[in-house]
Amino acid sequence: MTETEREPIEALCDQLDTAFREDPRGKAVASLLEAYAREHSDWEGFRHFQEGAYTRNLVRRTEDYELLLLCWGAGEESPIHNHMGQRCWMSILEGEVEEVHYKRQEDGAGPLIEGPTKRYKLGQAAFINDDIALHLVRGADGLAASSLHVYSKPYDVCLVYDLESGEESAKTLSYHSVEGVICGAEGSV
Ligand code: 2CO
Ligand code: FE2
Repeated sequence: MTETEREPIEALCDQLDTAFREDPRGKAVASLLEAYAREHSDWEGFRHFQEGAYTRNLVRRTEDYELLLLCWGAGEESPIHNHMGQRCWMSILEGEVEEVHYKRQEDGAGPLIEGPTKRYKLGQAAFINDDIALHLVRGADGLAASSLHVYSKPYDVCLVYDLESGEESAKTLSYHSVEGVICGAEGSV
């Protein structure tokens, strides 16, 4: 296959490889995700919805990052969670996505403090890390949506938080599909 025949999502992976090699903080990542989301639709090969929980579909995983397609069915949302000290970028592929920020109380105990709710449209990119906030993500207005996520570096466990008590617990993350093939996992945090 020549370079011009490569699928755009494979080209995006190549660009991400280069971006993290040149800058481990990933300063080019948001604009790469935005450009891909606006211009291409070959991500549909990684798009899988399931009843009852959003799905995490792995496109590519390296030592530096993982690229996932997340599918938010109508009414589905993530728990409130952190990102284990890693960087997280998201761009919107279809529908609109809503993100609610939360902070812990200063002493870490008691109810979480709700921050702003943000809304992202097709092609827009968002960034979060643990210094910015914890968050909850869902399709906006209770409707379905799909989004493309980069985590750097990859991680397999995150912390989830109870809104009322502020208590945290570890949650193992799993993939619903890997490189387009369903792997039968539950697929959500
Ligand atoms: N971080 C969540 C996950 O990987 C999705 S919310 O966007 O960061 O399942
Ligand atoms: Fe997240």
